[in-house]
Amino acid sequence: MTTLIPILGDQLCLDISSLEDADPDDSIILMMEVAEETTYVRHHKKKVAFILSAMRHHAERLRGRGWTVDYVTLDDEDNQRSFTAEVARGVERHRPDRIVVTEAGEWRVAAMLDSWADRFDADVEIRADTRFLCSHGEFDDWAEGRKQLRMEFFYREMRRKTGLLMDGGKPEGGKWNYDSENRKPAQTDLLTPKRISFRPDDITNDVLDLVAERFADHPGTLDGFDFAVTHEEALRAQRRFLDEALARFGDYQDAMLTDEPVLWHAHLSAYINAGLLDPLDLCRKVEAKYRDGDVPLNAAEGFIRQIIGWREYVRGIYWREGPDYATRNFLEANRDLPGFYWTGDTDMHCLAQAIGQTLDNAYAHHIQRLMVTGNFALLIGADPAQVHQWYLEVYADAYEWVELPNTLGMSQFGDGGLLASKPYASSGSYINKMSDYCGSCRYDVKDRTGENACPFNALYWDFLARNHDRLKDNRRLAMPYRSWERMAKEDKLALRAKARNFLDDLDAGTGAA
Ligand code: FAD
Ligand code: DLZ
Ligand code: SF4
Repeated sequence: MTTLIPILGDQLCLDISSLEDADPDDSIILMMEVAEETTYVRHHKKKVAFILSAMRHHAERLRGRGWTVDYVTLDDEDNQRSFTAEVARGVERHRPDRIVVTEAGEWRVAAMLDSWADRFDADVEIRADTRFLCSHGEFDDWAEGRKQLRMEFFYREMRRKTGLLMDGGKPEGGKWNYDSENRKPAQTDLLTPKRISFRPDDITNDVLDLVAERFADHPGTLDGFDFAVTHEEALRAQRRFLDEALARFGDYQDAMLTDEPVLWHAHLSAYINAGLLDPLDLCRKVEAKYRDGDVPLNAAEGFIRQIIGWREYVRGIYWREGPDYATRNFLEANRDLPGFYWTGDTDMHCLAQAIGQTLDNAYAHHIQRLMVTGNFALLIGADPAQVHQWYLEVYADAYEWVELPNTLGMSQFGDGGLLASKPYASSGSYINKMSDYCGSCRYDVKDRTGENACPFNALYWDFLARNHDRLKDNRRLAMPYRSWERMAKEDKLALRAKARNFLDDLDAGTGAA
């Protein structure tokens, strides 16, 4: 009895569910580099290089453990370019009785896997992805019958389920959430933790050549590629985070500093999502750091919440809402995303920093994604489908299950408040409070309507005014709407005219933006 086990590019761990009860003597693992996956969007060059190199290293690791791995490279002359066509070739080569595969991470690929049972003369078993704490069924049970879905309540369930930071039946320290102690702006004179770099080996260098040749028209640069591409390297990156950055993760979670792309963030999402790191194991290590007295509770709790709270919650929403979630557009926004999202060429310093770092590193931290690039796209009324595609392309950690709810739901309010309780819209003052960007910007963050006024200011009020009918009943927007109503008529008109001019310039591709 032969079993064929396809392992996809984001399933790179030894304990993936498809291998659970498999026997190396009668199993063949199939790994496929295929054009459909590398080009369904124009992924950042570093993202493609990371995934292909990590796949090739994982194949070596599996072989080292006694598995037979049939690995199809992108430049294989016979490569049929898609998962299904390559599995068909694999079936021809190995004549398996069974195909066992772990479920895919997005609707597009899930539909492919679902078609295999009819297509192939073999039993097909699709297994749940046990790297996640919360199964689809459990999430649906939790969500069923609730008027509103809120991450905070879901997160408490996950704390109880895992026992992480629990003190008997109660949360450690008496509170579930210590965010009120977080969100401090960072100072430029603070010593930020050093990033960790990994030198490309021969396997990675081959991949870098392949990507440079085939994906020259994809965004971003390959220069300075220093990603971890093996499980061992990812563990070293994890150790660096635990020892050097975690202690201040909570305090500076929302801070932004010029030319500091990582700050106290983990910089681990690409590794977690591809399977190189185990999210629950990471959380247990974070808890141990707290219990050993090495890091404060606000840091440990804040970090664990991102993983067992937000990460699991957005996945639950993605699968619960179905494939048409990607088409929602509650605010009926339809402006094209400005061209500078692909170049970073803008006078707005905050955007130039966030986009420039994204194109350089295939990474930006959460608050840059949410309050700079996301906020700007929201304020200008960018088409959420285009915004979604941009985020899916440019980040090394982007797979639809996690990127789409964060972008369309959290950042663009495209689902009308299903995921987030209010739109993350803000004027320049938020960016000024949390960063040092405004000090070296050609715009004046304190000015709203003058020639050099920060564009975020007029855009913010214009956003509220434009969407009044859709958003007026949102209780979390009651304050800003009250301020808008109290504003003098001429101020309102001036703000809206300023925004109109800016948007006209943006559409025409002229102006200082
Ligand atoms: P840290 O800030 O150090 O956080 C630690 C870990 O928590 C992350 O590695 C990640 O695994 C998890 N995490 C934190 N916030 C979230 C969140 N909101 N959703 C899911 N997991 C979270 N994350 C992705 O993994 N892939 C994406 O494609 C992605 N797209 C995003 C798009 C937008 C518009 C926004 C606002 C957020 C997006 N995020 C995405 C969430 C978050 O920004 C990244 O997980 C984080 O920036 C990764 O960097 P880090 O490892 O340094 O994370
Ligand atoms: C993102 C990606 C890329 C760029 N290339 C491949 C590939 O060639 N082969 C592969 O197995 N996976 C790749 N991936 C990741 C897949 O797109 C991912 O596994 C699916 O989105 C399913 O979640
Ligand atoms: Fe961004 Fe406005 Fe600050 Fe310039 S002044 S960095 S545009 S928020």
